[in-house]
Amino acid sequence: MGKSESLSISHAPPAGAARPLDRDLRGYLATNSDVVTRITKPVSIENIPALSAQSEQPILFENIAEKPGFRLCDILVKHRHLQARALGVSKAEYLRTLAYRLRLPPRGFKYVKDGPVKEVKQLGKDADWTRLPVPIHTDLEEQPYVTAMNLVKDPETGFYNASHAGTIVSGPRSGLPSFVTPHTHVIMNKYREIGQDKMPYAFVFGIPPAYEIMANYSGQHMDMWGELEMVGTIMDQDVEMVACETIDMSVPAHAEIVVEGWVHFGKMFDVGVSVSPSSYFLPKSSRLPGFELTAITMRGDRPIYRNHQTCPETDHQPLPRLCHEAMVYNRLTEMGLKVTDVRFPTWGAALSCIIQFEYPRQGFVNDALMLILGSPWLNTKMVVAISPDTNIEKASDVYHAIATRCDPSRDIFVVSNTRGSPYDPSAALLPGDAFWRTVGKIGIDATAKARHDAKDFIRSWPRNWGKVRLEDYL
Ligand SMILES: [Mn+2]
Repeated sequence: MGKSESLSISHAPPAGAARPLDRDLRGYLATNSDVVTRITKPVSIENIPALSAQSEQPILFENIAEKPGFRLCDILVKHRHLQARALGVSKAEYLRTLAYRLRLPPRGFKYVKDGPVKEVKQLGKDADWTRLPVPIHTDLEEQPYVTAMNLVKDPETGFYNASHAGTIVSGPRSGLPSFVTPHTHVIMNKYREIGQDKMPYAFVFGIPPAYEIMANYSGQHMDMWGELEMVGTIMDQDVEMVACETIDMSVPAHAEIVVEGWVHFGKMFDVGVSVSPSSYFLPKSSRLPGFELTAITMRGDRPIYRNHQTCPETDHQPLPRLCHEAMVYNRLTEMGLKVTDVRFPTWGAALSCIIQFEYPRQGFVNDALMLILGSPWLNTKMVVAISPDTNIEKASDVYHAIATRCDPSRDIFVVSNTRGSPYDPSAALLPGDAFWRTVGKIGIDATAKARHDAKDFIRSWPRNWGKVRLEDYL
């Protein structure tokens, strides 16, 4: 990270987008075509997971051998420069912008009568989601796995809660959604309390990546808004919503594909293999409700299916934690720190967070580490504090900082017996529970130490480092 890219402390609102964001995914991919890899050769759906996981930027498969008429895209937000494009701001302004916009009130929706997602309507028995290009993500799984944005409508407030719970496609009109998010459980219980044994549910495929960043928000909000009401806020534009065909809900009118139906919670199913963001087959089993599909609506011209390949280092690791980063940024700046970046790195197994800041005097680092180790989510088992001169995007640079700037006898602390992630194989399973675990946490101070001569921490680089490039001489 160069000096010019560091976020400055400012109490003025960040600058808005230079131009309005695209309101649909196909527009977004066209606008950002300079970073989109288009694959026009025929590709088997069997190879799409391994191929997309090799891409460092958005990838669009235009010719899927088994699924003519559909396209598939992935890897929209793996890196910071791509996340910045999702909000239409510079890489340097991205984190401060998301952090700021998350503090704004919800923009809500603009309801419209029709939209591109209604160009094709398949109702009842005419609908079959095994026709969509849904991949099987790993060797051990046996069924296709949907990773779309899920919407549920709170029957009490009317707010739309959004998440990205993965769903097994178990038949043409059936599925098994994995409800990992607590809010979906709360809302499901509200339907139960008003005497229903099912709740309306919608899967939304192919929307601009800002929707997905917001859909993965996790924090207090249910009495104020749903994630979907905030999409217009973080995109700085109106979100158009159109009524569903078979359920009492609305969905984004400019989506590529929408699947409607009901989640039945009267009957639960035991499910075996699943894949975690830590890239293990955990948890080993879970009990999931059944989904009954009632309609599919989609674009008429080669609808784009959005996949999130689950492993090894894909959108699946950073995407659900991008709002976490913005919230961590807000909490650290509240301490008076000059925060230059926060990262749940793709290579951190969704269990680790790096915080990068300048601090005015001794004592700040451990408070900052404790603040983030004690965050609401289960993704901060290991928190590493670094100084602005460490390259947060390079695992080797962060590792170098840990090796050289941390005296383990005083710059590391461990807390035992905290909430463990169900996706962490090192965490201990609770007795009689196949899902929840406990684990310890570690805070690592790898900053340049205020207790030493600052010159001790000046890194050595070759003469003209960063100014001459080998590729110019090839
Ligand atoms: Mn929520």
